[in-house]
Amino acid sequence: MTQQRDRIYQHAQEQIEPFRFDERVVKVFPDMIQRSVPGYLPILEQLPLLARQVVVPQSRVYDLGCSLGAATLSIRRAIQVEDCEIIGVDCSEAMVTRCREIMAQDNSRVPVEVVQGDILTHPIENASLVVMNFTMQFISPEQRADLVQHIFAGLRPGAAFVFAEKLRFDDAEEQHLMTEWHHDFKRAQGYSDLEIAQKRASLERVMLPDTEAIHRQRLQSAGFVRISQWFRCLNFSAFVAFKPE
Ligand code: GEK
Repeated sequence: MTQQRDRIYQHAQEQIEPFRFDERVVKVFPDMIQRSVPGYLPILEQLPLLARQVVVPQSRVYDLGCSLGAATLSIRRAIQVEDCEIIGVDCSEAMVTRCREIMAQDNSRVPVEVVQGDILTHPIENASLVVMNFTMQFISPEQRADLVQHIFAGLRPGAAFVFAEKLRFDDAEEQHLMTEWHHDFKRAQGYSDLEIAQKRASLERVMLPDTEAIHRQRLQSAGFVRISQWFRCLNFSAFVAFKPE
C-alpha cells in the first residue's frame, strides 16, 4: 500500500464530527501523524537505544495504542536478546487489521502479536518495557491513574515505561505560544489554516492533554522512580520512568 497524503480536513465541512480512528484515518495515518506531531520520528529513532538497555530475555514488550505499529517495529528491529515477544494493543479494528498486515511484511525475528482490545483492561504481564506513545491523551482523565497503576503492576522490577504525549500548560501565555508554534509547524508541513482549524475542532473533546506536572505526579503515585523527560519538541514530549528493582 502506498502512503497516502492526509487531506481529510481539506474541504470546509458543515459539521465537524468528533475524531475517530476509522478506515479513513488508517489510510493516511503515517502521513497525518508525521505532519501533525513535532518530534514523532525522532522519538521512534531513539526508542531502540532504550529497548536495547531494558529488554531482557524471556520478557514481553507492550505497545499500548499501537496504531500501525511504528513503535513496535522500531523496537522489534532493535531487540538483540532471545525469547521476547511484543504485544501491540489497539481498540480500533481498522488500525489492528492494517497493523497486522504491516507486521507480517516485516521479517524481523521477534514475534509480534497485535491484539484488538482496550488498554485499560488488557492484561500486562512480565513486561520489561511498556511503550505508550500519544495515547494517554485519548483516555478519559479519570481513568488515567488506574491505567498507570495497571502498567506499573505488569512491569518486572527495574523495567521501563516510556510514553509520549502532547502537553498542556497552566500558564496561559505559554499555552498560547506553544499552540501558535505547533500550528506554524503544521503550516510548514503543508496543512492549510482550514485543515488545522477543522482538525482541532474534531479533537476538541476527544484528545485531552495533561500538564507535565500531572504526568509526573501520576507516575510517582503509582510507584515509579527515575522519572525523566527524555524528549521535548514544542508541546510534545516523551518521558521514561522505571519500576524500582
Ligand atoms: C504511534 N502509538 O504511531 N485502548 C486501546 N487503544 C486505544 C484506546 C484504548 N482505550 N484509546 C485510544 N486508542 C502510535 C500512535 S494514536 C495517537 C497512537 C494519535 C488508540 C487509538 O485507536 C489510536 O490508534 C491510538 O490509541 C492513538 O506511535 O493519532 O495522535
